[in-house]
Amino acid sequence: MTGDGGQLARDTDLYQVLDEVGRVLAGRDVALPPDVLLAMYRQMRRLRVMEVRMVALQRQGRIGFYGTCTGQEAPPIATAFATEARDWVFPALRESAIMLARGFPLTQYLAQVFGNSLDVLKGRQMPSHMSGRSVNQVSWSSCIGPQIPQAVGAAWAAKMKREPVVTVGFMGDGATSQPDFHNALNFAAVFRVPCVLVCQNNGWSISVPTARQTASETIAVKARAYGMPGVRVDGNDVVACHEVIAEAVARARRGDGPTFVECVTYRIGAHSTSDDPTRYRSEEEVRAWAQKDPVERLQKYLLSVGILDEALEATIDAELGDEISRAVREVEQAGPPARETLFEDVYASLPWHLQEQLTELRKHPPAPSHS
Ligand SMILES: Cc1ncc(C[n+]2csc(CCOP(=O)(O)OP(=O)(O)O)c2C)c(N)n1
Repeated sequence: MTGDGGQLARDTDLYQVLDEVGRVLAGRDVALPPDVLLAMYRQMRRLRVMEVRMVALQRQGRIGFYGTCTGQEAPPIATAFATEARDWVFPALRESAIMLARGFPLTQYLAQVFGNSLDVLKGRQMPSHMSGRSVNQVSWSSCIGPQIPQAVGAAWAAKMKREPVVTVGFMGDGATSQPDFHNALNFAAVFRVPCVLVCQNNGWSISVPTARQTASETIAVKARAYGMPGVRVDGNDVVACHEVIAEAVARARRGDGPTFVECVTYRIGAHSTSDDPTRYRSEEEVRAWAQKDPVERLQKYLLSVGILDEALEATIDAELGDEISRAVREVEQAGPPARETLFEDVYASLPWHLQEQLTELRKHPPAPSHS
């Protein structure tokens, strides 16, 4: 982190580079080159456009479930740009799209929401639990917290194998109340594993506010107790998030051990399409956070320095709209996974009783929807 003159208490203050209207704060510096900033902006917009479309599809009954990360786009996109292809990502609820920004094809990504024949997971996972071996992203389980020790364990393995690989493990503020949080941070620090642990503190764990989650001054400050650095960063400032996460990744890769990062942000949308947030939080609160929108903040900065203009903005919008429409059309046309896939991926060679069932299945023609 630059320009704090050593004055910033990294785990209790809030590290920012851009203010809420996209101006560079005094003593701060935007070190990223214009093409990278523009690429990050494009990925954030892409996520926003895609998720509006996904919620609409869910409301139309075309998909079953979706959990958005609206308002929280900065930490995942910053992570995608701060990591290398060989690094591994262990997301929680709102970071699935890191894999998209790391090059996973959009069509296959959306196929995981539909769970159809284009889905590399063969329709076996819940929507919004995307993963991709090709981009080193592990699926999270719906239980809150287990991916934190998994990220630490994978980092430990990399260290034992002397591979210069870093893992990034995510959690929400709610996950910090889980035993897995303690186990993971303790182990990570004791064994100095090459791991970055990122908490997206979005104020709520469904209907439970962060104040009911912890009495600590901040979440980042918890890292002190485990013996690792903690950094508290504005999670709606993608430039600051990138700087902090990239520094933590570099530190891990150097062999200097783990870092804990708290990204202070807000979930603008519902917890998921099964949630009604008006039952537990006020409109004023949502409106106040909407003023700090991470996508608009970067947009304002890019416009102010001439990296973006209205014409380019219109082109990006049109391209993203087209890309997502095309992908949704393609995915919706795909049929369900082949019935035979039910027998795959558990046994190296199929045991006799399953072989018998497979043979029996093949005697019966698939239902019309399976053709
Ligand atoms: C062990 C466990 N307890 C409870 C739940 C129910 N649950 C699903 S999501 C969620 C909230 C998670 O909050 P947080 O970790 O802050 O992430 P956020 O949803 O805010 O991104 C809860 C309690 C669960 N899935 N697993």
